Amino acid sequence: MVQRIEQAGAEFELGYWAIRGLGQPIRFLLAHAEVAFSEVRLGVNQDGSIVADESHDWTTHKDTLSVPFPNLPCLIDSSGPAEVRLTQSNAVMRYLARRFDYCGDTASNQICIDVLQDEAYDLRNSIAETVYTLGAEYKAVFDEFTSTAVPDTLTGLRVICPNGESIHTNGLNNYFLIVQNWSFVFQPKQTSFQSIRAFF
Ligand SMILES: N[C@@H](CCC(=O)N[C@@H](CS)C(=O)NCC(=O)O)C(=O)O
Repeated sequence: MVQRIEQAGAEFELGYWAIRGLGQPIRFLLAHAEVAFSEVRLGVNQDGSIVADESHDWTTHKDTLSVPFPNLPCLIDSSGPAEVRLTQSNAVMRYLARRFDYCGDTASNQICIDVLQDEAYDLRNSIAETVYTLGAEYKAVFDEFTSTAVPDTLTGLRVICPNGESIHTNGLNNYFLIVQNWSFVFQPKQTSFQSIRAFF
């Protein structure tokens, strides 16, 4: 079973697990662009209860996707004359960014946003690796994260946005959408990586 969340008139459909993960920036972008979209959420039943075997959800759903590289998230856009189906979360974000004018209005802004998007993805992966490491190995992975990934990211951000300004396009940008997904990590009140693990 999967959970289907239908929106009236939706021409976009997002397939993903019933978690934030790599799907949330796509949800943010569609929501900000005020685009109706339906969702297929795997790993939960229609009533939201967790399925006993989520891998069965995926193996069954995977066969219906008709994409060269089946994966999650997967976006289906039925708004044009030819249906578009694509996977790879950053490819989905860029596709939607081009479509809804979030990809930067000058060549240098476009480069900047592309770089920041991939940096955000890498940092997100570092966070995920850290919070999903349990037991005795956790401290070493956490120390590595705080001594390399965090300062490297902050250094890069200071170079790219020296005065703390952001790069706006259509009132928002890809980077902001993605950063929204993990910015809470840097909030002073957020002290427990256990709670971050739950968030993902
Ligand atoms: N690079 C891919 C990674 C996708 C990925 O790892 N998706 C996970 C969920 S976050 C998944 O469960 N994929 C299905 C699979 O691994 O078979 C992307 O950015 O979309």
